[in-house]
Amino acid sequence: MLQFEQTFRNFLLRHQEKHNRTYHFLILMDAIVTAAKRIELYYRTGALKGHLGVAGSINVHGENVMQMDEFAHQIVLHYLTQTERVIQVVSEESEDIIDLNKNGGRYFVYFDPLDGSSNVAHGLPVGFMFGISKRNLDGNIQGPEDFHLRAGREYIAAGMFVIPTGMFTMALRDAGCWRFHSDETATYVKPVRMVLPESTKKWELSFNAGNINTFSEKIQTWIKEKIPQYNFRYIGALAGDFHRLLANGGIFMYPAIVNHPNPKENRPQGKLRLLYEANVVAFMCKEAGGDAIDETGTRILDIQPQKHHQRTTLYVGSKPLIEDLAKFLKS
Ligand code: AHM
Ligand code: MG
Repeated sequence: MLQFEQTFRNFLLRHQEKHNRTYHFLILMDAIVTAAKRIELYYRTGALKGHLGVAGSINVHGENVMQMDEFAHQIVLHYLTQTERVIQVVSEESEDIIDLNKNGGRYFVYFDPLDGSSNVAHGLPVGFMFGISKRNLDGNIQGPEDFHLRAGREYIAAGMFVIPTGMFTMALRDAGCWRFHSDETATYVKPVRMVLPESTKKWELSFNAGNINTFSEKIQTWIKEKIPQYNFRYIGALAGDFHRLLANGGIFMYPAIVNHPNPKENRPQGKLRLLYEANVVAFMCKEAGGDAIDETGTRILDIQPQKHHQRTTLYVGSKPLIEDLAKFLKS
């Protein structure tokens, strides 16, 4: 007997039907998955074809743009445009918000098409991360509340592809966090519900250890107390690190850099971007039973963004560890 796994598309179709939703979201997700596959294809052959180098320009964040960043951005934009269902997008690779279908669209999409730039030159894991919020369609009236700067708790979905591993994880609001694998036909299949383990056995700490002396004294104290209790793992690409964390539990952190020997290198707001990095993992983590806060103890999903490329400090992972940290920050 041949064995077949449930496809991602079928999983989503059942989800939409169960909740009496439209098929627009299927069309949007189909575009996102198609874009991810195409990025993956370019990335896999990137070393051979010479696509893994720098593009020669500097982005809005003052960082070197890689050729792959540009390809990935163009690919995602192309497929999202084709759906005609997207109002606007915020991409890490574009300084400005991009209008796609201001009048007819339903969704706002926030994405980092290729996150984890330091891994690109080596062909090691990177992430395509996305968050989605929806135009307020109550009573079919489209009003001034249709604004792209939405807090993460208003997202309807968020997810990430770990490229080029063929793994895709996505959370749907109030419907859990799910992982899919790419099969031999490059179809995402076999939904597995991700729930952070309660057992602390495999819990991990994940942060750039080389930065530890640049963190605030308080954060250093908390981290140093935890180090002997858990394993330490760091891939250097949020999608990869968070992928492990979802299965094993623990905490991923990107604290504020406030004690850098060169004060110009300080990042008091943290490094990661709220709309398309922190919110994406915070949203998935919440649906997997975890939590996420910033360094003031505010829930990441409750932060009301002021700017589309806003940065934030990030602590995301198992609830007990986040609660412990929040208590410590208050003390
Ligand atoms: P990027 O958007 O420039 O790739 O930066 C985001 C990445 C995350 O994927 C990763 O968690 C973090 O930056 C790693 O930063 P660092 O190299 O400072 O440890
Ligand atoms: Mg990024």
